[in-house]
Amino acid sequence: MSETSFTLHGTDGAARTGVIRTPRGEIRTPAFMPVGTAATVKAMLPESVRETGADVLLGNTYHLMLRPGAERVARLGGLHRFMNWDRPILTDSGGFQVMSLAGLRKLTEEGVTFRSHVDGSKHMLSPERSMEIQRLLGSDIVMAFDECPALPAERERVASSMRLSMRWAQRSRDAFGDRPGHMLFGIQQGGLDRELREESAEALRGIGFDGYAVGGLAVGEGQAAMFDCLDFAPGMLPEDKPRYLMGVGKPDDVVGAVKRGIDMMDCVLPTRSGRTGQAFTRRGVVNIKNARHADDPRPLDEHCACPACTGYSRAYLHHVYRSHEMISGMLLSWHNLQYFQDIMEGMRGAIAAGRFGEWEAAFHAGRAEGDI
Ligand code: PRF
Ligand code: ZN
Repeated sequence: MSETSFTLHGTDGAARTGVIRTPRGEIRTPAFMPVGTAATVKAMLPESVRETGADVLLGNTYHLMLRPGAERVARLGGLHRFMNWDRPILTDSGGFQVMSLAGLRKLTEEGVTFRSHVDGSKHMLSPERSMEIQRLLGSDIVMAFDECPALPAERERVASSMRLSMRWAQRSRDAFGDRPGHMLFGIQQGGLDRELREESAEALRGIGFDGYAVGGLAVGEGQAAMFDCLDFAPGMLPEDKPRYLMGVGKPDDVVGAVKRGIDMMDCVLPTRSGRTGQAFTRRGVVNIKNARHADDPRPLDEHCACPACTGYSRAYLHHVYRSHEMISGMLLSWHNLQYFQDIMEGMRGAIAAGRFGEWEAAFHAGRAEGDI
């Protein structure tokens, strides 16, 4: 018997709900994964992240290989033990972060050499090394090693980059080997081009993965173009395997992606925004630094059960933000993660009940476009 599985419990249009089973626990889908880049979901204790309803965290090969180092994490018992999170962890494979964060880099068929953004030291990543690092970390869901251009980009650039990523996907599969209890996900590339997306999907289906990511989106194309691509891209991937949209997004991106057949997502937005004084609420975005909150005794979101909303006023949250107190980032991060998990829970229930359309209409109704 396989130690991991994906079971669909319901669909409504293209939207799906189900569960991924791993030896470290179940992941209810659609799932939102808080980002724990440097072995911490910033400003949150792991047990607090769990309290918001998260089933799985995302970790990063790129950051952890540079600091504290994958071999060191392995010696200390693996990433779960190291960061005190015993549930599933998905790790990104590093190529995307090298391209967006590293200094001076050189891309070849073999892989990529680059300089660390931390201390300028020289490093190498390849499909084989990325698989080794993700194994050393003890990742439950391992991502294939890929590469992706920022959009807009010339079709030839997108095509050759996608084909390189597909050769790397095969090498990732070979290097990953047979690891019961762990899953390997392939990553579809091809920009906004339907033919390239199909070519990529066909290559990945031929190799065979435990799940499939839609990569290369949310890289500058805008929501309308991303949704146009999501109208066809997820449908090219095997129906009986989870589909993961990487690095997305704002609340309305998340809802639009699930509507189009996405099962998993991750984004720094709830935590990063929390630290910069932005809160996502049922009525829209609240900028807590704004002076009009200074005397406001109301909670951030009266329908939210998080500690920020049950224990504190907007006036208090405004004060601690303005005073640069650490509790500001802690409370707003918690609230934002809670809000994202509440959205996911709402969608899972609505899809199971065949009422996704009604849920989506209610989600959009009463939301302001700008700040509230
Ligand atoms: N590939 C990988 N990680 C990613 C992306 C990708 O295309 C994206 C694109 N939104 C975010 N993170 N490996
Ligand atoms: Zn709240």
